Amino acid sequence: RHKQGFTVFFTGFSGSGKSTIANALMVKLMEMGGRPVTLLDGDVVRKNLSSELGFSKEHRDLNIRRIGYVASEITKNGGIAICAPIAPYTATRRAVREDVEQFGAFIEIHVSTSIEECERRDRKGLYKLAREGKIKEFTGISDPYEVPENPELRVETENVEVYNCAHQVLLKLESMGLI
Ligand code: GGZ
Repeated sequence: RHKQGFTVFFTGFSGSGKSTIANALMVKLMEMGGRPVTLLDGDVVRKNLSSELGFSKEHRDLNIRRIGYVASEITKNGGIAICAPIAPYTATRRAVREDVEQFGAFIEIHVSTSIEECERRDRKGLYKLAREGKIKEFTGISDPYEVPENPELRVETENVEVYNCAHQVLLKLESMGLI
């Protein structure tokens, strides 16, 4: 039972809460045991796997396809991959879905925190720099984000706690028979 691997793929703006929810989810899935859990967080992947890439559409797509390849290998081998990049383009997210679905389930989760709220929080000060033009092609400010139309789940972080968001994901995985 529950042998099939799967990939949980978060998408949303910088500062939307993807990493925090992904981390909470990882902890819960690890506690449950059974399958190895691998977190492919946006900024960690950029540092280790995509350090030569910038933020043009071509480079973002390349970055996301790499994440998708690693996630599909993990899924193939019966593990759980949790990905948390911005992944702003619908077609690229679909391509990753196709890569993963050869081997197991793909659960797309839109972390739907609005750009206004992300900018208001500005946890890393990046929005300020983007407004000043010191960071170019910044998603939501000077670069596009295509909102997912049919994600498996949409989570809202403005009035909901992180653990509640992670719990919503767990319930979704349960309802899909994955855990
Ligand atoms: C968006 C940028 C940019 C630009 C640097 N646009 O909050 P963070 O800081 O830690 O996460 C963001 C990260 C985005 O990398 P991803 O690999 O997730 O993006 S993509 O999926 O589009 O490939 C942000 C930081 O890098 N960052 N410049 N111009 N975010």
